[in-house]
Amino acid sequence: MKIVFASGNEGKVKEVQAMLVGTGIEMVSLKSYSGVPEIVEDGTSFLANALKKARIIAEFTGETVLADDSGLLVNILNGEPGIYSSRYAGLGATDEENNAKLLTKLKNIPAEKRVASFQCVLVFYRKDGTFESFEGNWQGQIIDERRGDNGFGYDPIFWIPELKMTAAELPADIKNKVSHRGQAVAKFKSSLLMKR
Ligand code: ITT
Repeated sequence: MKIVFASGNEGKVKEVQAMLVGTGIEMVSLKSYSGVPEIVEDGTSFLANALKKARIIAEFTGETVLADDSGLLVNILNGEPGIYSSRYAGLGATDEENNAKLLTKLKNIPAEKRVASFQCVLVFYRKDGTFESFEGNWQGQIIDERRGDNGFGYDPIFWIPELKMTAAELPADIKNKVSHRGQAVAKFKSSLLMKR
């Protein structure tokens, strides 16, 4: 089965590509297309934004599509940056600028109050316009220093207490097993298997 992955985020593309190895799914990245429409993520939830990305890319490519909307929610900041995670420090902000803004906001907040979670909503959108969604949630806390070079986004400051590492210190295959995205993709894969 051919599926277009509706994301311009190379970090996500790499992870999802690795997670789909061995499934028989041919994942095509948006890079293979020119003139991809710009998508304004103006939904008020991860699901609304994932669905919007999936629908626009399905209409543009005429293919079955998978879309991911995800982000980091910090409890003491009432869920910020949430759906605004990729543009927390402004439109076009780099990962480092977003991390720096978050660490400034959390200055003087003690470790035990820096509880956070990554969330992912994955939408599988068929050519006939029907869709299914799958969710994943990964708990951790935000630390003050950047640790590790793997992953992307907020990974260097997202500490997983049980593993005693940040998400950026985890080898990619381990992150893909336990992360919010890993959980959502695993649910998607099981639902496909059940229908085969
Ligand atoms: P697309 O919409 O093109 O997929 P995007 O990066 O704009 O790319 P989102 O709107 O879903 O995607 O924003 C997701 C942001 O949440 C991402 O840019 C990171 O800042 C953060 N994020 C999501 N998953 C993450 C992960 O596994 N590790 C670190 N940060 C993550």
